[in-house]
Amino acid sequence: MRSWRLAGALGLSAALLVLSACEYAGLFRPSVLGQVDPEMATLMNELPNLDEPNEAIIGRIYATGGASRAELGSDGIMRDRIRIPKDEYLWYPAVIIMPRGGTLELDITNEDHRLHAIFAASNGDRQIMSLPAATRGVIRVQLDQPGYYWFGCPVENHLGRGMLGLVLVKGEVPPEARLDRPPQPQAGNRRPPRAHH
Ligand SMILES: [Cu+2]
Repeated sequence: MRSWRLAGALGLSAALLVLSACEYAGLFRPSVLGQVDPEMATLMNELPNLDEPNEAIIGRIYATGGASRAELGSDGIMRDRIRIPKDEYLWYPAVIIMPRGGTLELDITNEDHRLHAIFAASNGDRQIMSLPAATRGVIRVQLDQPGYYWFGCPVENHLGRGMLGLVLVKGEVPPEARLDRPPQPQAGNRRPPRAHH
């Protein structure tokens, strides 16, 4: 079962590599989606909602690990789990989707027989947590603004071998964070800032 899923994921990411951003639309057919695991289906469903450069980048770089939507707890904290599978140099899932800005708690299990670590953006700062072989740890990051924030493994060349992940924070800036901020320029070629009410 597991090797079948892995083969499917690898085949899909290879396919995404050679297709342009819009050509992979054919892969969204329900018959195809039914064959991939939930993390991959989540990523494929999320891609069309993104603007074009980000869609292409995320589809290309992060496709092997799939995506997951963090769950909002009753305490207001968003939570998700990530696995580091054995011998794959991969975060699984590699894309974490937050429904809005706030605190994200990641429960990470290192199933590998080597040391890994997570190095993650947190409101302009960074959080780091070491994950020795066969251990599990919880890290919290604060991401108040919608956008894309990377995380990676800083051990040796693990980042270059594929241990790159991304937190996608959705939604508008909450009103309480807007009060004393003038309209902010948006990164890249996204729509101009809206007038505040
Ligand atoms: Cu690593």
